[in-house]
Amino acid sequence: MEESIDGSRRQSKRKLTVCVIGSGGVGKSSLTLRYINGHFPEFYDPTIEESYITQIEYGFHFHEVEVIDTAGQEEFLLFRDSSMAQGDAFLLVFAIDSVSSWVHLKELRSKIVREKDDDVSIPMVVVGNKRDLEEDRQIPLEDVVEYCQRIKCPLIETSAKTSLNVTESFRMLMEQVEEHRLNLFIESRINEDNNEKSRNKGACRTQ
Ligand SMILES: Nc1nc2c(ncn2[C@@H]2O[C@H](COP(=O)(O)OP(=O)(O)O)[C@@H](O)[C@H]2O)c(=O)[nH]1
Ligand SMILES: [Mg+2]
Repeated sequence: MEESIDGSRRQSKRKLTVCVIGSGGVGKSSLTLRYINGHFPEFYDPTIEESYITQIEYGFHFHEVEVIDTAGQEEFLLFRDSSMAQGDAFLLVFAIDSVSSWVHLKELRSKIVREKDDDVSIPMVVVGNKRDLEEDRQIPLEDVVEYCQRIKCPLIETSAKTSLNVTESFRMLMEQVEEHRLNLFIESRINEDNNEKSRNKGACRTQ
């Protein structure tokens, strides 16, 4: 995550890449397009991976966010060659009417954590899409809640079709991003302090 200064607004602007991932057909493109331009697309080619640049104001900062709407090519690529490798933060999407998409989401999450040096704190939000199809629900909400509590990841149910919670899902992800940054900052300060202490100790010994 780079940081640059937006002189005109005298506020720092942070760069961030968000990957929208999940099985084909869960609504990744629909959610992304609903968020980016406010429309629910009638048809979106499932094989197209597209990225969009948008600006999100969160926590006193403007974030220049690249949203990558993935299209499943990741499955066939080495992680480092896939767009997931570029992701600073992830929307993990499944559809509440699809068991296979739920199973796949858990596999994807494990893969990301593994590939990102076992970093379990990497910013993620689990998104249960197609909430408008409640009568076709296949994944009990309790199962999803239990999983999300276990991996300490926030959960939100959305509908790209009705627009339910779409903006909220991105806002929740930004919250995770900020928390992650803060934790890294605190960690680096603690390390600096410890280094300083051990340097001082060393200095004392030689005197
Ligand atoms: N009912 C309903 N259908 C949706 C929703 N989101 C996407 N769809 C439909 O699900 C299909 C796959 O959507 P798409 O965004 O292309 O999925 P992707 O392959 O994950 O990018 C399309 O027919 C969409 O219209 C939703 O929230 N509710
Ligand atoms: Mg798509």
